[in-house]
Amino acid sequence: MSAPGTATARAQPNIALVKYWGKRDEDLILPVAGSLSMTLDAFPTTTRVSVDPALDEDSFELNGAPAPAAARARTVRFLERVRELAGASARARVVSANEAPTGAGLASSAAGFAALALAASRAYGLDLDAPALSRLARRGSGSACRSIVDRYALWHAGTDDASSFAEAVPAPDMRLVIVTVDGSEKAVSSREGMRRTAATSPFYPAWAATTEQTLEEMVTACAAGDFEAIGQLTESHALRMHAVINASMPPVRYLAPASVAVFDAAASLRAAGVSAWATADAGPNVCVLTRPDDAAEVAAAVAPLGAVRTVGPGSGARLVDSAQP
Ligand code: 2P0
Repeated sequence: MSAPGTATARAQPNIALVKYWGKRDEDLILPVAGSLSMTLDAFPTTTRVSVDPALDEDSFELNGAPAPAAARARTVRFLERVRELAGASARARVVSANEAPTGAGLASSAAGFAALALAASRAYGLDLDAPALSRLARRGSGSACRSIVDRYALWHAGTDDASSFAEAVPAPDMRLVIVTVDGSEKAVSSREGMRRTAATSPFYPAWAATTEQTLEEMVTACAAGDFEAIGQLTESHALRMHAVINASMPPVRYLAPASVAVFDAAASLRAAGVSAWATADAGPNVCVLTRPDDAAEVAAAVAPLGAVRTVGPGSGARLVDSAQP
């Protein structure tokens, strides 16, 4: 059992099949359109929050060392929101560890804020239901609202704080073969990249106008278990996101030649009758979506292109015994 004022939570990253790119409200983190993702069964972040009235300020330890200033500031802002909700003022000690390679495009901020939302809300005595927890996580990082949810999450864009949250949707069992072609930190953060796209890309209005339609088609395809449609929508939507990003000024390009090679490998696999569709986030690494039965063949085919890890759908944020690391 946790001591009073202490809670530990664990959450995993998610990979979007219909992507989130761009905000209609920067402060509330309301997206310009909804999105749909798979919560992964890998790369957990575990976070312990201990409320301590003796502290003068919040502390944040990440992977065994004091967190960098920017990460600490973002965490403190998030804790301020939790204190507001709880009517509390005591500061907290946050200790977090993650197994995701930071900056490699595995959206570790999603796992981080999902785990923090659950641990901090409990440590401050709040017992939020799943939609409320998803809304809280969203305030830390948009994509974090989806990592609250088990397996497949639909983030309703919403029009205000109350209506913008993620919930579970039915979808068939799938695998993502993650191909890490470059493990280094990305040059332009998602947050900055989104701002630049929204402010300067001439294709942004079309992206915003069409993503909700793609999302509806994806929800239908997932509910029907229509793998072909899920795959086509996934790859097409990822390429549309990179197209709208690539049209920004100053230019931003996240895909590298090695990333494009993985898209080509997915196309070759499809031509050979293997289920394989590529997607990529704000970085050079590519995920190949496939049926569970084809995952081993896909992984073998892309292995020469980068470090390969096959993942499936996993749990949303949950409490764990604080005695665990
Ligand atoms: C996604 N990404 O849907 C998209 C695809 C990256 C590319 O969600 O500013 O870190 O904290 O709300 O959540 C990354 O964006 O951005 C992201 P903020 P976040 O997964």
